[in-house]
Amino acid sequence: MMNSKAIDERNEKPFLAVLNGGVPERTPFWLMRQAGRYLPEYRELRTKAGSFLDLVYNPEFATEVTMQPLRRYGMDAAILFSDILVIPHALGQDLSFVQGEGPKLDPVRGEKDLSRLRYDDTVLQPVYETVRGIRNAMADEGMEETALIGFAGAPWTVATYMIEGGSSRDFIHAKGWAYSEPDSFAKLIELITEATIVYLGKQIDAGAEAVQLFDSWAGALDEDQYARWVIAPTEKIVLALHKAYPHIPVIGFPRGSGALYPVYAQQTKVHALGLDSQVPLEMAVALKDICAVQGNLDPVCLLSGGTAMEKRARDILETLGGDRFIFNLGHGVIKETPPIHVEQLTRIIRQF
Ligand code: 1CP
Repeated sequence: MMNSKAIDERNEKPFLAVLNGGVPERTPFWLMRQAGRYLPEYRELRTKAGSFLDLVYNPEFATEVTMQPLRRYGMDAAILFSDILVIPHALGQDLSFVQGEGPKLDPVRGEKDLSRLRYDDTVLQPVYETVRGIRNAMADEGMEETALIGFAGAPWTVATYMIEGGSSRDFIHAKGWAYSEPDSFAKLIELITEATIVYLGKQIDAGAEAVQLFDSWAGALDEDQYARWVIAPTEKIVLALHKAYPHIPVIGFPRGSGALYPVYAQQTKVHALGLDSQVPLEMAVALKDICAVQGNLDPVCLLSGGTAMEKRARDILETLGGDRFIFNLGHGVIKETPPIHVEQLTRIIRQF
């Protein structure tokens, strides 16, 4: 049972109101990667922390980094500062972030490597402490209308990093394994799925008010593989969370899904769909018949700023604003983005 204070909060926070089917008093917005390298105060703390993982696992620093964009721009939601790759880390895989090169993991390449993996939730205690720290900081700083989003990578996207050993362009090893030995690949997906259910549940217990599943590489799979490795595990996570936490909305972001967005929304039963920048606004309008939508300004358009950005942001707001809509980018803020462009965008959204 939810207490009445929690119910009031759901209605008072515009971001949660949209996810719960209400009509908010303003169009809520937040930006993927709103905390990060485009902000000088982030770069300063990042240097102080040492490595990226030292920043992620330091609750005091991670809380501070989460708060930075909110203080500047007053987004309607904060997103926990962490990374999708903490799940492989908690499964026992070696993980490091090499400056300028991105993540490096000791690759898992087949059934024989699966026995090395075992989920150890204690690794993630600092993340839960960060969630509590953010809720406290938001209360202390009078952000009563701001909601906190927890997140995880979706199993397919997390699996690509675990198998490729880092970022990839063509996913030869991950897709090759899925095509050639689907039964053992399913075991890896299952392992990630179960860990993710525990991980997101604990974020919710610690104070996350909604969660987002980032499936950044969903667009790499054909229709059959998509059904098996994107839709099915996501549906399982949504169902498990919905059972344990019926009042917590789940946002799915299956980037690059194209024509498969509607079937993803229908089958996974996510409460909202994150849309990449290529999704036509008319298609986004149609998707609102299934669930709320979130998106989809091109991050490069934000980087460029000026009248082109103003025009596109207004087009998005005019076509999608009103109900069942959360303004966001189609992918994360690019590190070269001038902070003043984010300020310009904030003004456009608030004036709408
Ligand atoms: O040195 C640094 O500061 C590292 C840059 C960085 C940052 C700021 C990484 C490394 N991760 C993050 C934080 C992060 N990652 C957040 C924080 C919350 C926020 O949005 O403000 C989130 C939600 C993520 C999620 C994430 N990590 C995704 C999914 C979203 C997306 O961008 O597609 C992915 C794919 C990752 C993996 C990752 N983490 C970092 C890098 C360089 C990468 C590889 C990206 C790639 O393969 O292209």
